[in-house]
Amino acid sequence: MQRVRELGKKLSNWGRWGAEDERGTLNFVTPEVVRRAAGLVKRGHVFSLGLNFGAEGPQIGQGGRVNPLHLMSAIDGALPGYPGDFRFADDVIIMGLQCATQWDSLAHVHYDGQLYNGFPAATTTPAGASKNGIDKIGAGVMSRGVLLDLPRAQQTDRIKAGVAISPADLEAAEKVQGVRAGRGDILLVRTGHLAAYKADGDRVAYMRMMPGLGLACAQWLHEREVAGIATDTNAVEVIPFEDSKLPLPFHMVAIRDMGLLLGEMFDLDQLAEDCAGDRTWEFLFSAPPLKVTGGIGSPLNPLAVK
Ligand code: UVW
Repeated sequence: MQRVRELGKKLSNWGRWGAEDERGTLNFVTPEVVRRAAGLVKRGHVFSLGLNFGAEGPQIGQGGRVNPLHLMSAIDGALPGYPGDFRFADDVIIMGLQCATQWDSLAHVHYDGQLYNGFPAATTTPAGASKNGIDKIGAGVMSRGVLLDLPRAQQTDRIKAGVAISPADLEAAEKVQGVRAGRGDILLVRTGHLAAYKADGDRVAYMRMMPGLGLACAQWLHEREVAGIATDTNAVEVIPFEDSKLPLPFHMVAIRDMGLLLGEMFDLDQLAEDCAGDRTWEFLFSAPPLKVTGGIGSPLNPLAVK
């Protein structure tokens, strides 16, 4: 715990963008960053990086998280007050906001009674998060996206579950691909873990153990001043945790101390194929959250445009 506290203090962004800031590292995304990112659109090809939200999702009931329950509230319904052949359908979805492709809000984790920027953890109540909720980044997430395809860089199929990704791994992939993540970027890290799940359908294997960032990557991301990081796994960070007595250390430092946006279960496979084809690992990236009032996270369909 002391290690997390010390690292958190060293990498803290509290107060950097003012005492009332609830957007964290998204402040690195300036209008100039967005303008330059828009200039990366050359071919007009759009890639969806989101999983479907449906009963076929990856959840196994762990921590109360279940796959979406999609119900039809009207099928072939009559339009009220209008007789005739025009009909309609409507539906309802009941789902955890963390059940598939998602952003974690800055209210997602905390320690020592404080959230990002020093807000009391007690600001999250049964009514939701009154501080650092996902609605606070409602203006959207749009920036330059940079993809690092670690298995391709390491000439392997996948990074094995339980392997902690190091800053050296990230830099080696940058070197192979000829790209560098920097200020205001959304960094997407492909591990191949989702591709393995799509091939074998083993939800338990996908959800219980995964490759992911080691705690040492927090400092690297801080130095690079990236606005967000997302991976194709359920936790961004490595599971089992590097220290079995210290769960979610990367989440704690990244979200609570740095105010870093974390994205989970991004489907990066098709985009990675395309990037390998045209050797272009940067693109316009957009993934606006749903403005769920006081939401702890948001389901997403992130887009990359090349
Ligand atoms: C937790 O499990 C708390 O976090 P995440 O879903 O972000 O990995």
